[in-house]
Amino acid sequence: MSKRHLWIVMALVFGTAPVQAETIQVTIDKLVFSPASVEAKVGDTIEWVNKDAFAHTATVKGSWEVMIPPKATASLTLKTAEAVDYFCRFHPNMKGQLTVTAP
Ligand SMILES: [Cu+2]
Repeated sequence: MSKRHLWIVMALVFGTAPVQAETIQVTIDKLVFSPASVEAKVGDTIEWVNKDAFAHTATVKGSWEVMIPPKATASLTLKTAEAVDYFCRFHPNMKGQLTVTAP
């Protein structure tokens, strides 16, 4: 088998391997993200479940922001391997950490 054909076979094998994307829930209750610290992989989705009667955000300065309406959920699919600290724009004491690694 030529080297070129070997690469094609490998691409087929790895290309069809199932990707185990997960949804990770972070609950917001009484102005606290729980768990505060989450480890995830690229492709996973973070789902924030807001149990409070007012809106929150998950905000990364200079990057993304997710608005989480009262008594509702909001989600974000992670696309970048990075470790970030996030906070709520309305309640800056609310803090969380997200460590995203390559799949
Ligand atoms: Cu908030």
